[in-house]
Amino acid sequence: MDLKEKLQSIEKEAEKLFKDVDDLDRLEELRIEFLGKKGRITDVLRQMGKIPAEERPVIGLIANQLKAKLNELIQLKMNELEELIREKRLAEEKIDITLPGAGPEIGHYHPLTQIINEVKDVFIGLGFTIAEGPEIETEYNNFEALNVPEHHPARDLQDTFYIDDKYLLRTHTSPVQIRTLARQKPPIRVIAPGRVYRSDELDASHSPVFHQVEGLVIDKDISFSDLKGTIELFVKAIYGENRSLRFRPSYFPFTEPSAEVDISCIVCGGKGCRLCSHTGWLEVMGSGMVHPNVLEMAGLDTRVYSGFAFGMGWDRVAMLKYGIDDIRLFFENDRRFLHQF
Ligand code: 2NL
Repeated sequence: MDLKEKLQSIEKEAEKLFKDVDDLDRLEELRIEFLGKKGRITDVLRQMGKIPAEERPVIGLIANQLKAKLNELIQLKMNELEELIREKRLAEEKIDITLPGAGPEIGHYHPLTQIINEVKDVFIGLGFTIAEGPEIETEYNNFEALNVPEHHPARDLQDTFYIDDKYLLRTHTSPVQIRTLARQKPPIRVIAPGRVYRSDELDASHSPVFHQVEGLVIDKDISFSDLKGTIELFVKAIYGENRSLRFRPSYFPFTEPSAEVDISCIVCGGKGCRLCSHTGWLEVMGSGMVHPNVLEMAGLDTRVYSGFAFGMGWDRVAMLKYGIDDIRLFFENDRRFLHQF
């Protein structure tokens, strides 16, 4: 085979091999094989010494044309492969802009806060203001001023967290209203929401720290029908227009007469179930006409002024409204729980 034939056979073989290349590494391998310093074309050119001088330019020309051709082939193949790689990458990275976005996660109020905001709104609508006070209270504001006798069980060390013989952690938010009474002349219409403490064992329905909302109305000519009307409006706003309620005689040291308020069971509607212990009723708050001793201790003339008060467990309101059966969930701040509200 003379050099011309050798170059022709290299050309044929190269065309065939380059056609089948499907990755850049293989392409570079072939480039080195054919065009490299020790490649097959250079190999042919090295043999030029053996041929007659007049044939050398012809072979040189053919060899250079072949080099140019292969270079061009490589360039084309390279473009083709790079385009393929780009297309593949684009297909992989394709973004479906019609997919709904993930959206930033926006926080929300704790379920207890949501409930108290609803409760506040109802009373604000009735002309009440919101009062707050310290969680560390005097025994006077927490018990004495509320007509709770010295040896009443509520005052017991077993039920109340005492700080010393004068200060304690408030066991209800009534002392906030006692402070309001001391500062403000009637007419008074306040609600006092807040955290309260009792020395209870923690279980599904008791927590040593929980929440209460109390309300107090003092004015001339306040009667038990004002109490009933206000509570009925509140109960229907919070538990639903179709809920029935009843007032049941009861006893608190700070009210006389006193009444507990029941609503028709939110689970069975009154037929009787486990939640309402088969009575059809759920106790939701306590209430009554403010005891004359409480008014007198606040310096009010009981011939002129009267009033009513009420109190409820605000955690319990949230539990009933959301169907939560364990008070501890409110204080554990497990996000799996909180996310549901
Ligand atoms: C209940 C019962 C009640 C009051 C709280 C009150 C406050 C003042 C004067 C008179 Cl300043 N009374 N508060 C009255 C009746 C009932 O709460 O079961 N709470 C969870």
